[in-house]
Amino acid sequence: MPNRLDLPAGFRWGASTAAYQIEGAVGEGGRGPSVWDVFAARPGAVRDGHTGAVACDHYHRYPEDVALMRGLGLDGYRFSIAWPRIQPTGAGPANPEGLAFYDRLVDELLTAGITPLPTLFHWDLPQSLEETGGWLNRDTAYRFAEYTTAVADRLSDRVPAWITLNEPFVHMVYGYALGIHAPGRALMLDALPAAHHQLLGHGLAAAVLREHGKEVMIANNLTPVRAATADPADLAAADAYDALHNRLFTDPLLLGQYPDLSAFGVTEDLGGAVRPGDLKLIAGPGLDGLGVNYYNPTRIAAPTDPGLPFTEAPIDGVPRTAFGWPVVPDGLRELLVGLRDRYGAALPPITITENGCSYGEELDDQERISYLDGHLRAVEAAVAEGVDVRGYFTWSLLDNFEWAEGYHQRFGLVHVDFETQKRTPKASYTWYRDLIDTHRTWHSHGS
Ligand code: GBH
Repeated sequence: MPNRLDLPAGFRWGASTAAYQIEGAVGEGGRGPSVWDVFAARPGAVRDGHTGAVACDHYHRYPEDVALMRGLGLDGYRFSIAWPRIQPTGAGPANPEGLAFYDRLVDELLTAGITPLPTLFHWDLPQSLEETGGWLNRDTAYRFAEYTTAVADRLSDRVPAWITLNEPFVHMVYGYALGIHAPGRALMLDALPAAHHQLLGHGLAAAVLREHGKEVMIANNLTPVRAATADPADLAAADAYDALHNRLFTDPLLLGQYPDLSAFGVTEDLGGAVRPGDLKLIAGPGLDGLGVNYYNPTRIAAPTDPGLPFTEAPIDGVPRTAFGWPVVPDGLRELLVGLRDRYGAALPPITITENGCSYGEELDDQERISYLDGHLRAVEAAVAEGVDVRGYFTWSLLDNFEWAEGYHQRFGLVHVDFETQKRTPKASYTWYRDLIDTHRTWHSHGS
């Protein structure tokens, strides 16, 4: 039995997934191709040539998956909506079959007593929009707002809060700067307009959601940045990295301005992408909640070659997940307290929208339990220090298609056999269920 966590009564427990990682059925229901279908088909792009064509077949098996969520006792479920199911070519009238799928999913969730928390964009851009420049093209932000209107018109009567974008940093860096994710472009710093246009898309979509009377969130992957040593060169490098990874995606939303990126030789208008009025649109009247995806901290040293103003340094002496990522639970407390200290009254309530780890195929996943327990203790510590954290959504409900790693990294509380599609709850599933139950029971006794 897990020990009780000292978290508020209304604290929301959830799990997260994303469309391309679980749905499969890529040619069904009138769905158009996304950049991930095209990228995954490129030889060498994804480990062992895996693709999301079938994934967890969630498109057909969603009732079984919602039953698994109900078994956990989740308050909320974070999933993403596949834009190419709604607009197969990224423009034009909504595809009724696409809307109908999410309509069924939302109803299934509500019947199970679970609040849907959809993400509008989790990296699966309609391929047609990539052909006109993807997020490097300012027009994509306006297309995103149109798509948001179609989805909100249909679902907002049953969906109270929405996440616009998932991890615009990762999408820009992996997708446009390094080319290790779709759309596979390796533009280095010339990828920066993709950051601005995603944020502009956020602002335009947020306005649509507010017209529908809905709460607006974003899910940013944030990392506490530690300098490798106290040497001024390492400190300056860490500050530059923090500006690029964290502040570039939170300052415009919460402070209405971009951070200083002069260490990268980048001008305030991000290479000409920022137009007058954009920052007002991006900040809008403010976020109703900040989604934080946390996996690990980052250690940064002075650059070893002249291309970039930093270099990544290893974090030694800590355990690692199967992915090789360092396990540092206190980094989450450090991150949350750091956000409160930086943004103060401008910081909206926080929800942890992703946190989890990849391990092997074992069903008795004690390492995952220990990872999750450690990170929840870190949330508890941050709350004790006065940070307003309202909920925790673990990544992920199911083992799924882990992007460039294909099916080789397993993040699920539920094991998926990708041959048979059989779902088997792991020990962490039972542990999480009991943790949620303990939390509820404690508070229902009026303490
Ligand atoms: C998220 O991205 C995604 O939203 C989700 O779709 C994905 O499945 C999930 O996480 C798991 O990957 O080399 O130690 O510095 C996470 C983005 C980028 C977080 C790389 C950790 C650095 C690891 N990640 N990052 S390290």
